[in-house]
Amino acid sequence: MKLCRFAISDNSTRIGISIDSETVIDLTDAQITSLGQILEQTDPMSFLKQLDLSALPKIDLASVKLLPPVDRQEVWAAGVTYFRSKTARMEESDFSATAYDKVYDAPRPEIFFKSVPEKVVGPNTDVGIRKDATWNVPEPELALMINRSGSIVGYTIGNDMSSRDIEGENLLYLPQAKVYDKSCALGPWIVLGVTEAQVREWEISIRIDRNEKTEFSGSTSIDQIKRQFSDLAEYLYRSQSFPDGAILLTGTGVVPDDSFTLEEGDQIHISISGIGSLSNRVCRV
Ligand code: DO4
Ligand code: MG
Repeated sequence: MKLCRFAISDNSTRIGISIDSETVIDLTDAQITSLGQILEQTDPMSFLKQLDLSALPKIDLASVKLLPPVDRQEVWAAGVTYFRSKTARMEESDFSATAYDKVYDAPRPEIFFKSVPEKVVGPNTDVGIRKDATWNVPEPELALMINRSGSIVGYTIGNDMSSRDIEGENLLYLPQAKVYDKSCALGPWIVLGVTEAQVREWEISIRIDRNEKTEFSGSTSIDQIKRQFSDLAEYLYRSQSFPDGAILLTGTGVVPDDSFTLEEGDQIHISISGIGSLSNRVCRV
């Protein structure tokens, strides 16, 4: 089952369930107005199944604006979880190579803060590249939806936009390479009721178009993520509580060649086979 947040013409924010590629069921009349009301249920799938969905309004998907699937959850990100991410970052910086090499094999994963909920951008809006950066890339990532008890209850698509020149200059600049306006995109759907084993069979792919021509494309298997999802969630929740739950990006496994940098106007399309596609245009911020 797929959940979304969306707005209709009066700009009110609603929660919906996708039943097919053309329609969304509006859950407002079932008094559901936040994702948290579903994600914090002991069993979100059973909770949704006991609603009388046939009595709820169905809306044409083409007439709604899909919003980022986040209400009050902080967004965090894991790094260097794929071998490809480790090698790309070791090439990017002699200064930091040892740190990336070590963290890939260490029991404790790299986890960093990515975004407050209100700064996350949704599908079909702009993502940003910093005006003081010269080497910018998108990072296509699986995102875990985690409830307040630390259980993974769903999955969505994330883009951990990154400035590689800033990150490569000095590891201590990582927060500036990762956290700035429009640097985090999420959406469009949260998929519920799937296991980690099922998710590991999914593919993640990215296509970047410039002037209507594909400038870069690549893909990998989610199964290439080195760490168990539950292990990543457990580290995030160690000595830290999230009363509204959290979203954790799981790292990138698709990195363009070093000659590639994003330009204003590029269109980024990230797809995960079990979820759908997240598309954004690039702007300078
Ligand atoms: O330490 C650098 C960031 C790593 C990252 O964001 C990733 O591997 O996806
Ligand atoms: Mg990343």
